[in-house]
Amino acid sequence: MSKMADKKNLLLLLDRPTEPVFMEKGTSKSAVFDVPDKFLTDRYRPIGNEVQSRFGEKAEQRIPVKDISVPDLRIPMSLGRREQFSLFIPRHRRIAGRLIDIFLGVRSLDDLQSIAAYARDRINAYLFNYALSVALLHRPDTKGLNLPSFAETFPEKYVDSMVFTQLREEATVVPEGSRMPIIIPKDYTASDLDEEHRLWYFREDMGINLHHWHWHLVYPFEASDRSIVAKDRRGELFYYMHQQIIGRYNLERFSNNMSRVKRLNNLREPIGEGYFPKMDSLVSSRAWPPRFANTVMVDLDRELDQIKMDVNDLERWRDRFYEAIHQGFVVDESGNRINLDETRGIDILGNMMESSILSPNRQLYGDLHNMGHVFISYAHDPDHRFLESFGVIGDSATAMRDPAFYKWHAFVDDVFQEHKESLPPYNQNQLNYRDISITGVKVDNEDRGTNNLQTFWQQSDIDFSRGLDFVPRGNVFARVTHLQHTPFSYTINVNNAGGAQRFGTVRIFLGPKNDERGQPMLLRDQRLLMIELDKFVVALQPGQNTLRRRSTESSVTIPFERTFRNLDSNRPAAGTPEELEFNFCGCGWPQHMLIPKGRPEGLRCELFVMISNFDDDRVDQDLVGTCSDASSFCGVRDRLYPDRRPMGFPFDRLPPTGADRLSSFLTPNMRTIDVSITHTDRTTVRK
Ligand code: CUO
Repeated sequence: MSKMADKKNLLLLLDRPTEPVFMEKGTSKSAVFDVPDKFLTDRYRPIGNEVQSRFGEKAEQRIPVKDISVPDLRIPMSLGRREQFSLFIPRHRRIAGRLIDIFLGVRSLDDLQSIAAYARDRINAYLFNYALSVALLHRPDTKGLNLPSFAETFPEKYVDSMVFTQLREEATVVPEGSRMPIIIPKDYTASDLDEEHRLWYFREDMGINLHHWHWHLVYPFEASDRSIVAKDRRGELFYYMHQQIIGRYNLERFSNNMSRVKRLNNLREPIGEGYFPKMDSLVSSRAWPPRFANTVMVDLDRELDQIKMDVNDLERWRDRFYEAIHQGFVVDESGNRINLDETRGIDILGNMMESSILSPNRQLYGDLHNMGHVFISYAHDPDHRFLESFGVIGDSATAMRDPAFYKWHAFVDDVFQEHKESLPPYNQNQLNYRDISITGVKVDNEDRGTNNLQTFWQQSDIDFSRGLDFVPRGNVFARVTHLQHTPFSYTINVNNAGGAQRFGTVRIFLGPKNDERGQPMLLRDQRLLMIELDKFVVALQPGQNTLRRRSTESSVTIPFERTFRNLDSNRPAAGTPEELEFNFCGCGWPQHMLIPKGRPEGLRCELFVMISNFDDDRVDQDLVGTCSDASSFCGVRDRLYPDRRPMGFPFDRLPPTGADRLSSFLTPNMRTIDVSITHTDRTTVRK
């Protein structure tokens, strides 16, 4: 058996998580793992021969699993097999860290396969998937692997639970090949009586939620191998990626005639927005609990999760953040001061806020961001008297469905902005690029001409068979409705008045023209709503240059196929350059959500283009063969963040004195144009 084949078999262990290891895995070709009898759980060991041969005989491939002495799994097994699992809960996080260590510590792939096959049916299904995924992403010998989409493995976290009985019926009654996709209703979580429900297409978008889950998979916050956590500028990226989410969310709110989201800074105040997820966990067979409108966060005392914590703790941590920011330094565990300076400050604050093992002082600054998720997610059962688990905001795969997520992260961002506002505004030297001027910008979309972007609805089919334990196998599809836009391209005219070729970084942002009252905005407020659309490096010849760039090339997005990638179809041959391209890139904002929805009559926006001096941007490293097409939000695996400027530059700081409006901020290497985003209420079906 070739080495590559071994590696890929590891992925099959992620399939159909609720079925035992000896049952058929895979979609296009059925495979079973031949495990030593002692690997079987107590229920199946007595009938080991029978079950193994029953499923083995039918399978097209039998994967031998080596008998080895298995490691001590007591800690990973201390979380119940069918309980919910959350990275935000400290106990779960520690347990996951232990299992990641085990999977990373195994020397050979054969041994990893044995340990994973042994662990699979004994430990929590979500925990197993998370820890094995992190290990596969970070082990040098498994790097080329494409993890199956999390939505295929755990579809329950992404769609209305009603769809599953219909999928089961379709799979049972109709042979593969003639099956029809099951249509998931467009908006099923609330009615129009709930104003927040206007944003269902953003909060409940599968691609957005997959991106968010994936981001936290790429950036785990706990493992004893520090290098897995200590990635370049990860604290800053935590700040920036989530800041951009809030900016994007607010643009969607403007699209729906709503005002900006209100931050949750008074932790005693009722949370006005309720949320009823209408989802069930297929693993625990329990419904995700709802949160009623006007629920109040209260002290937690949940023995099961080993959480005993007061709202007061959160408030104390919050106050210490502000104190540190206003004093300009944090205090580490040995009592040393670390300055929150221009270069490192935001990264340190990000690590403290998240908080990862990189936090300089978890004792003093606590676990503010994660515990905020936990407090909100348990507000319906703070002392576990009803034996309920956490709400959707407690799980990074589902958190973005809940309106409270945005209130919490608007607060988190507000803390970061307090620091950013303490830094000196950029000076002309940093903003300008001598000899370089932008003389024209336009945006052409394929349908409706110039400077007018267009959105509509689209239906796409997702294969859910990998996560469903139905007996008749084969593909079963669910048809989801999501926002889509007409592809467009930018044309940028640049004059290089210097005598030689120059390099620059093109930075494209989109922001609203007016605020929620229809009034022009101050740049100090507008800058927080400037969403990054793209960033790329260009060579500029002396004289006039015309730059063209397509919307699909964006540095924040990944293509639709990669968001919903199906491992078996369209996969280029192993070892080809195309396969490198296809390489695992599940992290990235979904291309179909690149621009906000807009309004039927058009949402007026400003498109901002800047070309910065590449001498101040460049990071010397080799990006060949890396997955870097969503680097703005996800970084580049095993590499430095590919832009030396602070993330969000030039809008991450207050504008200089005198630049109250965007128009007075501009230097010759910047330019803005007015664009309008028009939404049409029509639905197309993806081919
Ligand atoms: Cu991504 Cu709060 O960090 O969810």
